Amino acid sequence: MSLSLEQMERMAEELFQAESQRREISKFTDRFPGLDVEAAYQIQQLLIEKKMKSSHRIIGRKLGLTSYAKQRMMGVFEPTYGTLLEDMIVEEEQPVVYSELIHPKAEPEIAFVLGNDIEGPAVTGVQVMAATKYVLPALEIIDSRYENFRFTLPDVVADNSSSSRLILGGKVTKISDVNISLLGMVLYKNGQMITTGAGAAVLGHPATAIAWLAKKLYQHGQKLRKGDIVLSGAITGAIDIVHGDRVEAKFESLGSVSVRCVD
Ligand code: OOG
Ligand code: MG
Repeated sequence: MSLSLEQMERMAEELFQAESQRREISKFTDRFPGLDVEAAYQIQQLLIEKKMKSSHRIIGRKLGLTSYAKQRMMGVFEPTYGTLLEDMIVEEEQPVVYSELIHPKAEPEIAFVLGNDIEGPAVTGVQVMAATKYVLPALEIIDSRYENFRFTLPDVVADNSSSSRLILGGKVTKISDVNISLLGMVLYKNGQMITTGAGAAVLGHPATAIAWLAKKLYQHGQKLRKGDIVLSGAITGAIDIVHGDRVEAKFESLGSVSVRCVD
C-alpha cells in the first residue's frame, strides 16, 4: 500500500499534536498495515519540518536500537535514526519536566561531536573516528508517542525514533585518547546501581553505528555535518523515570552525566 503525501502529512501532524498535548496515539501500523520504513522516514522528515517552523534548529542526529539490549527490549531488530533539535537539549543543571512528557525513559549513550562532514555510500567506522572532534557522556530521554511505548520499526521511525530530550556531560574527550568499544559504563537511579555496559554493546563499536547512519542518510539525500551532535544509541536497556527520580551514568574516562526529573 502506498500512502499519499496528504496521508503522510496527517500522520506527521498527529505525532506533532500527540507530543505537544502529551497524549498517546495508537500505532500507525495497526491502522495502515502496509506502512513501510521508507514512507516512515518521509513522515519523520515532515514532522521535523513542522517542528522547524517554530524555529527549532537541527543540532544533530541520533541512532536508535543499535544495541541488542534495546532491540530485545523493544522487539525491533534493526537500527533507526532520528533528528535532534535545539529544544531537546536540557542543560545538566536543569531538570527534565515530567509533566511535559508522556512516559519517559532514560538511557546512557556516548555522544560524538563532528569536526567534519561525513557523506557517502560507503562510510567506515575509521572515517567516522577521523571526522570526530570529541566525544561526551550523554543521557537520552526517549518518549514514544505510541500507546504503552509499543511499536514496530516503521512506527518508531515515523516518530523520530522516540526522541525527546538529551543531556550532555561536561567533559570533552578526544576519541584517540580512549578505547570507545572497551569503555565501561555504570548506570544509577536514585543512587542505586541498575545496570552496566560497555561501548561495544552498540553494534560492536559506536563508530560503526555512526557509519551506518551516514550511509542511511546518503540514501535519503542527506549527510552528517560538521558540528553535529550524534547520539550513537543506548548501551543498555532504557529505564523508566518519573518525577523525583535522578539518573546518573558514570563512564570510564569520559566522566559522568546526570539528570533530575521534576513534576
Ligand atoms: C526507540 C529509540 C531507541 C536507542 O538509543 O536505542 C533509542 C525506542 O526504544 O523508543 O534511542
Ligand atoms: Mg537513544
